[in-house]
Amino acid sequence: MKTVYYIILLLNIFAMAACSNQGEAATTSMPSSTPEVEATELHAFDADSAYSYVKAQVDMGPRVPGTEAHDRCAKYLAQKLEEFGADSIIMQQGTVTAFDGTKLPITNISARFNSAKPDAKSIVLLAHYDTRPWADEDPDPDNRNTPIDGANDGASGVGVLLEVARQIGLERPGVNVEIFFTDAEDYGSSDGMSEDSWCLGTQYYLDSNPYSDGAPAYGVLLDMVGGKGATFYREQFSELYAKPINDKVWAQAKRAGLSSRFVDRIGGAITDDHLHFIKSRIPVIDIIEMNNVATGSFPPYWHTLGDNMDNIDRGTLGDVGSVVTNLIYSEK
Ligand code: AHN
Ligand code: ZN
Repeated sequence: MKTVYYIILLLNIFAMAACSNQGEAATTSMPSSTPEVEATELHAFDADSAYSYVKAQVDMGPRVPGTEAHDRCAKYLAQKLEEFGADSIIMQQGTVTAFDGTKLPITNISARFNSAKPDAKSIVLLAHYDTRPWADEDPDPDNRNTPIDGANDGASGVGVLLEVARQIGLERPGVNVEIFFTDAEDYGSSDGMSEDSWCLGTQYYLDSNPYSDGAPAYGVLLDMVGGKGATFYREQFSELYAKPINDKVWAQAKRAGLSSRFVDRIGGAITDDHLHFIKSRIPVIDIIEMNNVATGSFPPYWHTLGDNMDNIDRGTLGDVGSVVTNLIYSEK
């Protein structure tokens, strides 16, 4: 925890220095940068449904790459995407080498939902479905080799996106949507020096040239989006490299009356799946809880055995889901 926090501070300084004219943004809202949003009706998003998809994953046990529960979860996710009417589903299998030398069998899951509109642009929505093999931040040292439930860190983003997929199945938006469930995000080293040891599934995917038929216009990553009392700030790499997408998302939140959940200020900076898309020149933002009031960073139960269903809130899932759903349906 201390090392990660240290890196975050360093990145904060880097990001703030790199955009010194945005120093104000940390303390004021930004009405001038907020795009106009049409006063149309909000699209439905069922928080109870999202919650049930989070619980279904957690009920399978920790989804650590190479375990039976992980593979069962991958099959469950593909089956749900098929049920919701995906036009294509790719289960990309491969092997990656973790920082400790372990060879991990991985399965990335990519589902495409084509728009009814010809020549529509594409948007990628992603979340990791693997869970961390160790509760290495647990207050009890005896727990630090035990795998976590990953209710928030893993299942929450996937649960929200499954409900988004169900909505898309009921009514196609004006854009093509790729739902990407990435693997082996959370097998990283916490030494604070090995940023590339995280997000192994996404790195493998992007190395495989998945967008030879055209890259998505932009994307949204969901990571830890189910915590009780969670608030979401503009993550710094997202703001630096994909600001127009942050602007759209926070404008949708404002339109939906969710400005206390989506605080229109700059938050922390984090190496996460979105940064690998950014390096591949696809602007992707990260909606992530990392300005928790108790820690100033991730929620207190992050990478502990406390990351279980007790800390998951339907209201948080519903607010994030509503913003992402309305973003998609606002695209013409
Ligand atoms: C770092 O800790 C540098 N990146 C991983 C971000 C993360 C871990 N998100 C969820 N778990
Ligand atoms: Zn994690």
